[in-house]
Amino acid sequence: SSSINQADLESFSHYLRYSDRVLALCGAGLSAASGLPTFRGAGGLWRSHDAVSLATPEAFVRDPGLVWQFYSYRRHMALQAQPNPAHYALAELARRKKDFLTLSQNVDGLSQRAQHPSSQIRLLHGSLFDVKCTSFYCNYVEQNFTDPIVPALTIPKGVPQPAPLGTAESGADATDSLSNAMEAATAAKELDISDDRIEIPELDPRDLPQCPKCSDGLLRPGVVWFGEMLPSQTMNDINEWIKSSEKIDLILVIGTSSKVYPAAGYVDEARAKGARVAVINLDRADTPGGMYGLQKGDWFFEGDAGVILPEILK
Ligand code: BJW
Repeated sequence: SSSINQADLESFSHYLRYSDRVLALCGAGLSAASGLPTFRGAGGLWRSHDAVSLATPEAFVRDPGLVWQFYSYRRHMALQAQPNPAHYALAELARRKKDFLTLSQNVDGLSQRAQHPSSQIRLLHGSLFDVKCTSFYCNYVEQNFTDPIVPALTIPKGVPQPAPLGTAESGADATDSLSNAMEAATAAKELDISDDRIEIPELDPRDLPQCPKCSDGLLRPGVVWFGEMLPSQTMNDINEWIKSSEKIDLILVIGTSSKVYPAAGYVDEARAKGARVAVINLDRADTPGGMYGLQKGDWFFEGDAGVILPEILK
């Protein structure tokens, strides 16, 4: 549960109302209330398999079957999940503010499904539902929502599912379905596909998704792994937006541990243009630049983004 400091709420609301140029940097905590586990911290997805054993190009070359099973599970979870009130609140803010841009590190597609205007969102780390060819000579990319993407990638039995959030927008039930989803997230954290107790079969690479264009390449998830460049068009768009004015009024930092670059660096870029920073996070230690990263004039709203964002963005 989250209790918002009234004075903070008032000063923030006032400042937001008069802010023209606003950025939002989002991370996995935005989707936590939808029942999707985060990466780091207690119960994060990377508890038993660490990040570099799954989210790097080297890991894919070494064991494409293992990496595909991880992403097949994540695709399945994301498709089962529903956007939560935080996704809707952010989408609504985007519609209200013309000079507003969301920089999302999330690959789950939930903001898009909450009707966030697509011209006002940039996906820093790609999407689980873009699939692309790994062959150096091939440029094949497709959008693919098939679950499982190939029969060999069917989710093993015993793996928990996110609870559907139901009609989160519809008043009375919202708090209930939200707490159900939070419970499901906790359950999912107790046992996920990266858990040692789940047996991960070895797969024949021939049973993994194949490129239909060049027919000699494996397909891979269209996400950005460690050591890879972020999509250059996306980076250019963001730099253009930042450069297009002398100042930025505000950056919202929502549900991210702010440990991954270049994403986390946008907070400093915004500050350099005068932006005040509002952090929304369950954990006060996870502020940009660490616990002491908060400066005078910043806000820290502690708690579940699914509860806090609808409240502070009203
Ligand atoms: C809640 C909540 C609730 C929970 N409500 N809150 C500078 C210094 C050092 C290293 C580097 C550097 N610049 C670049 C690097 C290398 C590297 C990097 O950053 N390493 C760091 C670990 C130091 N970066 C890269 O490699 C990037 N590429 C690049 O820089 O290219 C140029 C280059 C190439 C080669 C060498 C050098 C430079 C690419 C980074 C790609 C990251 N990709 C991933 C995987 C995507 C695919 C997938 O989904 O599997 O993206 S990593 C993973 O972390 C994922 C996330 O988007 C990203 C960020 O995580 P996020 O979203 O913050 O989640 P968590 O779990 O960390 O945090 C959740 C937060 O929510 C917590 O704070 C909770 O408290 C909170 N929370 N419930 C509110 N209900």
